[in-house]
Amino acid sequence: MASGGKGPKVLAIILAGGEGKRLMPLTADRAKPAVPFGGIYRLIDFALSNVVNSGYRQIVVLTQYKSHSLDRHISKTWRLSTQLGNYVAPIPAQQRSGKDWYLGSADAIYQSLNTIKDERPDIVAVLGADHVYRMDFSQMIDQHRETGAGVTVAAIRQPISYADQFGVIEVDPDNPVKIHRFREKPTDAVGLPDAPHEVLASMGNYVFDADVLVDAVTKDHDLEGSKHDMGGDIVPAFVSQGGGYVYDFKKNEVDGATDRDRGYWRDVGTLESYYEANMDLVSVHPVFNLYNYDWPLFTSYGALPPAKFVHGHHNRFGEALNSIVSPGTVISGARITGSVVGPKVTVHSYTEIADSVIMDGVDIGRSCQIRKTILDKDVVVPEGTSIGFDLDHDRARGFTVTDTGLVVVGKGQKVVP
Ligand code: ADQ
Repeated sequence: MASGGKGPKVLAIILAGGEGKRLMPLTADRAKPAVPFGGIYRLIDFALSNVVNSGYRQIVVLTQYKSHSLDRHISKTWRLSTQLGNYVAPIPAQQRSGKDWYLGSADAIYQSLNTIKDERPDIVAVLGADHVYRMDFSQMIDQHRETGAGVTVAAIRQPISYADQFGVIEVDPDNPVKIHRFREKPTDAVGLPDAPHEVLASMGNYVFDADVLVDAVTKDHDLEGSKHDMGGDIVPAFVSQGGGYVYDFKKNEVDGATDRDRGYWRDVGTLESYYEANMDLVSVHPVFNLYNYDWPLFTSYGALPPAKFVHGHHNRFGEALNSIVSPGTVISGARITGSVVGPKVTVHSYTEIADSVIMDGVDIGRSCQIRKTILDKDVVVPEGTSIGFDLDHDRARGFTVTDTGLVVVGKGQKVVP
């Protein structure tokens, strides 16, 4: 693997322009890849950590929609040593050639073709930025080169009920790495022969030979009727010419992964799946293990002191169980269970928080009850407030309440008891 000498020269292009409508209100003023996750991370940290841990150090990040906090996070966190030719370069839409903003993800790549031409890589890995996962891309690139594919698409099995959210792959029965049919978000998907309730879904990660990708997006640019979308246009075009191959993610694994988090991949496209992925971190035996030092997840959260737990009054101790608590946070005489708590959070006495996601800088007053709730950055919860118990009251206060009763309070939203 790796960029140095022996292996192929790899350029990673991270698609980070997604709007993330289904994650509202968390995406009200930030791009989806900038949504905080797991206390100290942003979603994009997972794709970027995977690229770096796979040994690749030339990375461009294509941004467009509300990219301010994403750009700031990338420039703060992802400074690789440029003397060695390493970089993570955010490229905002308006700085690219031509007048048009991106139409679709393939157009985003077309607009930045000069980067590929300057860098002259052998291989380009085109990666989504809004999933939580651990993946060694060097294995996928090895397979790509062995098969001589036009494009290799990473895939994982998903419940058939989600088929309309994914690119769905049908493989050639005689050659299971070859894609026979690829349909973007079909509403009439058929289950797998050995698992009728599952489909093989594209993970939105693709590997190409560089010249093949340049050729494909250039042709697509001039194609009448194309939406210029990787999943909707580019991949199906390769498949119809017999050049589409699949990399089965679950059959491969990261060295050093534990049994539990081997092959971990979570789409966090909806509030529920985002919440569930956070909850995956805080169970006693986490489904996704952050403590795998062979595969570090890089991020940054500033120069913060350690988290602190102090008692309040009448022997009420500040405590957190089955939870993640980030630096700079002070829990004083409050009880937290099954929750993900971000940096610089303050929780005051007699408050109880259960099964919740609390983001940076949230301040929670005394005697509050909070359950199954996501509090976005800097939300202030006044003394004596309940959230997550009376869902009609939560809706009436302007909070988002999902079908499963998850409550979300957006950034800047005012909370009254
Ligand atoms: P979606 O996620 O629905 O499906 P899309 O909205 O194009 O597809 O987003 C893919 C990635 O590209 C995301 O990381 C997004 O942030 C980014 N993106 C989208 N438009 C962009 C643009 N114009 N500029 C820069 N970045 C952009 C895709 C595939 C499916 C696959 C799922 C897996 O199309 O086939 O199953 O991902 O989640």
